[in-house]
Amino acid sequence: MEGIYDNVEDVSSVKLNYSRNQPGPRSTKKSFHLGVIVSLGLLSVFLLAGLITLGVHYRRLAAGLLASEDRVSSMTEERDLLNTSLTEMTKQLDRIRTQSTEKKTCPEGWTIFRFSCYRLSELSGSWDTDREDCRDKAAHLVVIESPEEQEFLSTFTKLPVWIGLNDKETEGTWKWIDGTPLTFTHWETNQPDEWLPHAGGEDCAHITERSRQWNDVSCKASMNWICEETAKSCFVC
Ligand code: MBG
Ligand code: CA
Repeated sequence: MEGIYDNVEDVSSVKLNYSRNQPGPRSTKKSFHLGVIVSLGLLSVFLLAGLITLGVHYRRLAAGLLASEDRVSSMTEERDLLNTSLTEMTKQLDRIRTQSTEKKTCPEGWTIFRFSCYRLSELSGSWDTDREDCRDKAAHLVVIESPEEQEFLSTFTKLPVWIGLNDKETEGTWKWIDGTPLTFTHWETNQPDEWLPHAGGEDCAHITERSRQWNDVSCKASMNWICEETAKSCFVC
């Protein structure tokens, strides 16, 4: 009898051993779930990393876009400014073209040269008297701005004549009566010299008869003078 049941114990121990060493269907399911969870976790990490990278890229792109928008708007402003000044300059050019092609005219008794009219006085007088005479005629004592104008005046008369230049305000600072800058000069050698300063000096300029160049003399001296005024434009002269 004992011998019969000896084997029974052995069989149950074999069964137990089997269930301890071999994975059953439950543990396989668990491993599968763990794998899925780990995979999902990894996927989430990758997705998060992707999202962060995208965000960084987007921020950079947006900053770049803003900067280029700023540049475009400042360039647009610059372009508009340039356009405005171009329009203005074109208008000015048109005005100059019209002026240079327009015919000019002077009142009777006046001589035209370029854009001005000139008239030699019949009388002679002091610089101040003569200045007033030109003013009365809505003109001014002649202002010489170029060698060409000087050349024209040299042939205009052989008489000594007053010109609209003086240094009454500040000795040695010569000024044209209409404020024209003194860019062109035509002084005789060693002139102006403010000769005899104790006798009032020499504060007014004239064109001499001897050289047709400029000299300073006392404003009280008496001589002829030349008035100048702007020539009028005319379409049918
Ligand atoms: C005269 C000038 C006079 C003064 C003088 C000096 C011979 O010309 O007319 O203004 O400068 O020279 O000697
Ligand atoms: Ca002099």
